[in-house]
Amino acid sequence: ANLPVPAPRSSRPEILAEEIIERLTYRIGKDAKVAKPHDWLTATILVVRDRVIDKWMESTRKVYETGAKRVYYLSLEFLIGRLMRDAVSNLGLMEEITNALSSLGVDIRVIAGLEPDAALGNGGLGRLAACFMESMATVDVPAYGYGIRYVHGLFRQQMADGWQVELPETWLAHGNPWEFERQESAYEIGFGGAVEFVSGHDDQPRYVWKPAERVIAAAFDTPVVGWRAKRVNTLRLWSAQPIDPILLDAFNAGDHIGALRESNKAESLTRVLYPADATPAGQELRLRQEFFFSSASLQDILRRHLQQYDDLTNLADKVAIQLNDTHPAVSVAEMMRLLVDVHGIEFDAAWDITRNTFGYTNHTLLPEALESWPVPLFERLLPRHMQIIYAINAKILVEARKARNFSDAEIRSISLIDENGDRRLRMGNLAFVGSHSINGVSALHTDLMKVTVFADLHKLYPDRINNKTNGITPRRWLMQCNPGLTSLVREAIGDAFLDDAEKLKPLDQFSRDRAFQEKFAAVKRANKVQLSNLVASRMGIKLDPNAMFDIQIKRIHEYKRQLLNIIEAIALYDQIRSRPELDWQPRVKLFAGKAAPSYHNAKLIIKLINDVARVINNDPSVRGLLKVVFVPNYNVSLAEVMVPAADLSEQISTAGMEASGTGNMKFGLNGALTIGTLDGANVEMRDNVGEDNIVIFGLKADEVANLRSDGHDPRAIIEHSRELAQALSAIASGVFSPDDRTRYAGLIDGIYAHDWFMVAADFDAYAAAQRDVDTLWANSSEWYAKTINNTARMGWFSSDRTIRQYAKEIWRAG
Ligand code: DL6
Repeated sequence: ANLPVPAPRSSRPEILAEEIIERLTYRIGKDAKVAKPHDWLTATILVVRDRVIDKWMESTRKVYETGAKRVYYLSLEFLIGRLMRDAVSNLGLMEEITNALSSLGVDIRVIAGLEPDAALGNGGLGRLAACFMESMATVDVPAYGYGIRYVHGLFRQQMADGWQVELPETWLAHGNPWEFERQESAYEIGFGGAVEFVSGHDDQPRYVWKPAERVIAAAFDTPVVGWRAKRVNTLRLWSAQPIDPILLDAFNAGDHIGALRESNKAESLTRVLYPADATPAGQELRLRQEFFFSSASLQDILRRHLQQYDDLTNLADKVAIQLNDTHPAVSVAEMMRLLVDVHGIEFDAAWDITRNTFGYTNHTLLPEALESWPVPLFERLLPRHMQIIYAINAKILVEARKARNFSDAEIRSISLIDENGDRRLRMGNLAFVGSHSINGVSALHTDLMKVTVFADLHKLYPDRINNKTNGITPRRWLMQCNPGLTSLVREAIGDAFLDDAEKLKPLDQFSRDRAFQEKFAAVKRANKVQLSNLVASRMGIKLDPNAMFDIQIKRIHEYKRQLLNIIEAIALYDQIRSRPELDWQPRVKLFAGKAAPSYHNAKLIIKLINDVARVINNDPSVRGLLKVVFVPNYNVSLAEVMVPAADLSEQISTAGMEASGTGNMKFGLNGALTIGTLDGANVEMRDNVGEDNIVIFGLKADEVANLRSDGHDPRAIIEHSRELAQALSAIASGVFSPDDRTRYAGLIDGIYAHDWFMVAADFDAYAAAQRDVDTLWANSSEWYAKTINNTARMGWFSSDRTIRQYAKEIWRAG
């Protein structure tokens, strides 16, 4: 039937204001006179959401009508942050909403600041997924993100005497006005039980899985609006619910706790995000989460496909599924089960469909981060999937034996089962063999993938590995977080860059224009004042916005080398005191980031930064030339304040260990100079901004690998470097920890003993590079010429470019 479609909503401020009052009254049940800021926020979101919905319906209808291919992005993490500013700005309603609210006596900045961060991710991988969602809508790719609706996202970090303390995060406490619960889109997810043979003969036996436990996956949808609202896509997050909300018999018999046991167990499945970054959480619950969201997503995908096409043989023509890391890799086996056992497709045909449908993105080479599950655990939880995986493995190994003369060692490394020690299922290998495309996230990372983790699989399937260098959305990471710079750039080169970040290039011609440099510096200073105000109000620490703001924000990890940074700060502190007559450039060293709760050394590094900060910040002989600050509870919203305020961006990972990095891109785009190693996307940043506009130091990836394999002598290096030796001995002897002099002994011993992360090996080069940075800073016109060049030349790192490449080269969609 031709049902009527509602007329699009008005964007006139007076209508918006009326609607906000209407929502406040009828949806929230509050009189405007007594409404609290949170009520205003919710009412405003509901009004904005209506505008998004108009476009959402239009986008969904279009895909049905055109039969366009749909892209599904499966990710256990979406690190979204706040959504209101994003949606309002992408709808082009910022001025109208601001005016509507101000006509009601409400300041948009106040209520926007109340929106909780949706922190459904740990770090780069989750934030990338959020940038991709926005870019897929922007470049008009019909896409769905699938993930988990964790009740508690990444923990809230507090400092207790300089130590990280983890507190639960409660982003849903005031409800979530963005989401729509879809009870009609619910699926049963099984665990455990047994496999039964049902029928068939030898070459086509039929099995059915009879799970012992079942839970319901219920869908919650959030619309994701692209730039200029060209398209609105859906982020569908699954929440686990019990089949029976309460066991009434048990309850009536007086067992009130037991009556809710099943219900609690089901709900606990999606209660918390695993706070592990780059280390697989070995708990059974994590595997359950992975299967739960993979199975729900695939059932949903197949249902939607069948509803439109009534045929699964064309699945790969109409559907592309991207696995964000190995967390959803069990999808390969689940897709096979659904195709073979549920839809009766023959095994080999199902395998072709599966492989042609899936793509897999690898985000790390760290051996400890390569997911694998003990075979007995996997088999107990997913017995039918284990059978299917054995069948796939047999197929692959036969293929390998036929393809070329692989050695036994090569065959062992291709196998889906790791037979060294206790048998484990390798999720990376499963994702690889089940996908037609395997991509890395920067050129260097992709090259390394081919010779390290996937060397033998790459020999077997040489056409599958490809590179898709990461990107960031310029809407959130320039236009929204840095309105001052955005206006300045628009004044200088017009608006073309708003639709295509690569059109920032003409800004180059202003890099040596003194008047422009001054305006650029004024914007930066205003951003630094804003950050200083935040630090003053949260921490009671006063910062000098004229000092260089030198910032390292990211997860705390030994390979990211916050330790190198803080050791260099100590060395600088020593020098400022011993040579006070020199022309030291005032610096504020800012750090922020969370450590995985079980990562002892990372937590110790946070404590060390805080200990060093206390000593340096209270030493009058430093004369304000150096300050060290660890800003607690790093999240997307804090990054939106810190990134635009940075003069210097620290991207100093041990070469070969950071797959890409995306913080590096955010800083460069916002006019910070990068000090970094040739690691991850830093390499391509150097190529884009030019080597004169970035400060590169240290060992390269191959040199790190050689030093590790040939063995290096950190002790000799330390003895050779007076500054380093002094700094290390100060830490080791308890100068910064008089209450516990041996607190850092283990950390420092590690540098002396093996220096796995090349802190000693890179120290002198890093310190020298920092002094070069000082020299540059002293020459402000040189400094701003370089930082303006950075903003002008970072457009290639827009996630719109990345998504266009995925769409064209992997998904063949859009
Ligand atoms: O690709 C996004 C992001 C990269 O920019 C970082 O370099 C990389 O460390 C991160 N990887 C992870 C790995 N976690 N797991 N598994 O977060 O991905």
